[in-house]
Amino acid sequence: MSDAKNLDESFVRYYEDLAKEELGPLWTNLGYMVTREPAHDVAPYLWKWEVLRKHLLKAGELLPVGRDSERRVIYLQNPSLLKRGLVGYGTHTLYAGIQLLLPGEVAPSHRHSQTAIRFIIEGEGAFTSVNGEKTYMERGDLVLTPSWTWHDHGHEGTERMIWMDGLDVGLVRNLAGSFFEPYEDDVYPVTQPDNGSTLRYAHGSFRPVTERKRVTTASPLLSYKWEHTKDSLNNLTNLQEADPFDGFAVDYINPATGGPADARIGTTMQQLPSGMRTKAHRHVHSAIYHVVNGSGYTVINGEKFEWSKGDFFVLPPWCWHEHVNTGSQDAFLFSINDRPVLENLGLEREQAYEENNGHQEISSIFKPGSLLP
Ligand code: 1HN
Repeated sequence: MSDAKNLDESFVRYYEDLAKEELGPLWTNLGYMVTREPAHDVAPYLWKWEVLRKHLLKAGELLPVGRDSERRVIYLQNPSLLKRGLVGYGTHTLYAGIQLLLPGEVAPSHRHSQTAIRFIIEGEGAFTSVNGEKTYMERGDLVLTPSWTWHDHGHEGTERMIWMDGLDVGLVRNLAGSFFEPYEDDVYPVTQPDNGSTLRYAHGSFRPVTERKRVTTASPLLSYKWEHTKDSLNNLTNLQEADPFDGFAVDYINPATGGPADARIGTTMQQLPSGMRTKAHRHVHSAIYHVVNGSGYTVINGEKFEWSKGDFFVLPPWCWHEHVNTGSQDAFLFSINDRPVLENLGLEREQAYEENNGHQEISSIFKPGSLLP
């Protein structure tokens, strides 16, 4: 036997001995633990609105909302993460679902350590009550439910309401930080004026002096009205050049800090004028997009994801992506992301796609369901 063989055999035996003691040699596995670039199991995916809506309306016929069901929600399950047993994951950090509330219904009060955002898709007349303050919801509004606040939803209107929920489910689970508590009654007592936070803070310029000593880091503004978002974006299109990667885009902010509206879930609205084609870039943060209006496609690592109004799609971490508006109207894309967390931890990076004038070659076209076995 050669010396090399002897060496191999003694190493093999040594590795087995280590494994028996639940130990490992870093020199063989360093590359697994510390990758040159972000490693993850998140694949891009897209859900069509007709499909989502059809199934949500069916749940409206089948399932009453109350303490047994808590919420009538269909969530987006990324198939690449379900393979890892990760239920309810859109990305490794973010969850998104669509919720249906019918006139007269009450989704009972509870609180959890996950932070939540709602983006209103259809209807009016329903409210979210957060720690005793009702905020009425209308299409295009962003409504916050900060971590560990009591919240219930009620519906005083006449038409069904559908909204998107976004939560940091994967993030909180990985950090083992999940707590949940139902409230003792269905509804938390109302103690504040309706829409109080929007009325006080919607312009973001003033704060009542009585709130100078406010200690919470959560945004004092709970609802960002579509009217304001749209005006702000429309002004941008008249005032400045588009961002090469995002078009005309705004982050929703906490007016008390200037930071993200929610400390853990970033929220962005972008407007892509008809015909706009952005340049490709990639960043560490992942995102889940919802198409508010318009039609077009996003190329993610060479795969074309065609979208139209209502669709949702997942942008995994560190993937080249660029957006194209192929429709005749301006497109509006709302998205949630984990950028605030990455930035706080010093982990965010961004890189522009340099080749081919910033545009990827399209090598395939995504079809929903094509990742299923
Ligand atoms: C939740 O509490 C709501 O309050 C919606 O409407 C979706 C998804 C996971 C965990 C809690 C809500 C949720 C959720």
